[in-house]
Amino acid sequence: MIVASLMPEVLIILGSKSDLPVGKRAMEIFDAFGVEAEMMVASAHRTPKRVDDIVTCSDARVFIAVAGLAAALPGAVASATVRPVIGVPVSGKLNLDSILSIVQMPPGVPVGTVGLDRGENAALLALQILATSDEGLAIKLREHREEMARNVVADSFEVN
Ligand code: RP5
Repeated sequence: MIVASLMPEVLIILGSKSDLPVGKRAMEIFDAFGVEAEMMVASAHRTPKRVDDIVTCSDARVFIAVAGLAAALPGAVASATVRPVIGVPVSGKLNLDSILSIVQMPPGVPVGTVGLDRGENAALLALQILATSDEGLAIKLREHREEMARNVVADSFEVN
């Protein structure tokens, strides 16, 4: 059974409920930018058909797939769509397991990969993709960069 809500611009698929803290880091960014996103749980190994059904039924413009261990989920999502897929490796006992599982996609089916647990970067990259056809969003992203720069300069005053 697929229970999807409205028509989110970005669909975040978690390989497990245990990946929720990483998914929340992405959702916080989408909320801050006022972009509709939705999270669902589906596993490439435990529920492969559900993954395929979710992706093929979704109108999302960008997918984010969050998974740990032998993290096949981003690749499975990418196999079902030609829309951009961003993979987020989740930390665990090894860390390299999920990173390599997501980075080392075979030729022809790319997944854009962000750093370990970097849900916020996945969201920002998704926003940058959406901003290629949304100047209002591009302006917000530039303002966000300027705010980060101001914070770095402010930090400089605090370290002495
Ligand atoms: C992966 O296995 C999930 O993405 C999660 O990161 C990891 C552990 O899953 P659980 O055992 O917590 O469900 O498939």
